[in-house]
Amino acid sequence: MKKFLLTTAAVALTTAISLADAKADAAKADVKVTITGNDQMKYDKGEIEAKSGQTIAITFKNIGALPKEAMGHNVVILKPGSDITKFAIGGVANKAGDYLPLDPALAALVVAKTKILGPKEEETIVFKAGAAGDYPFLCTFPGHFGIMKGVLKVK
Ligand SMILES: [Cu+2]
Repeated sequence: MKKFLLTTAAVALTTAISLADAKADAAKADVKVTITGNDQMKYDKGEIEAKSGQTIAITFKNIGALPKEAMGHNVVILKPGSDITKFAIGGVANKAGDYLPLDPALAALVVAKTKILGPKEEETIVFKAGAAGDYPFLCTFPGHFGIMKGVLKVK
């Protein structure tokens, strides 16, 4: 029992540190963007802009009320030229893995991602903008990518 408690404390501490790091990184980011997703299966932004080499902090908020199992959302940013239809369909069966494709060729397309978020949940991700190009982003919850998609334009 003692060992279990120690392990739990260590995990909690590690989590607290990584959350603090993420917050510090987000505060220092060159580009800060908030995107929302709602029960109408819509993002409030279809385009994000950044310059190559800049750090980008994206805070994604699910502002809907429907349960996560019915209307969960995420934001997954892919490499330029990625086929989002192929990517989304490749992940449809992977409920336990946030509907991300397990196929290594498709998994390798991911630049940055949030978890699938339920109502009122939010997550901030921080990453560096790569080479200039159009980086497609989408929600991988089954059936959402047709509407929930956009482009990160890196100049
Ligand atoms: Cu969605």
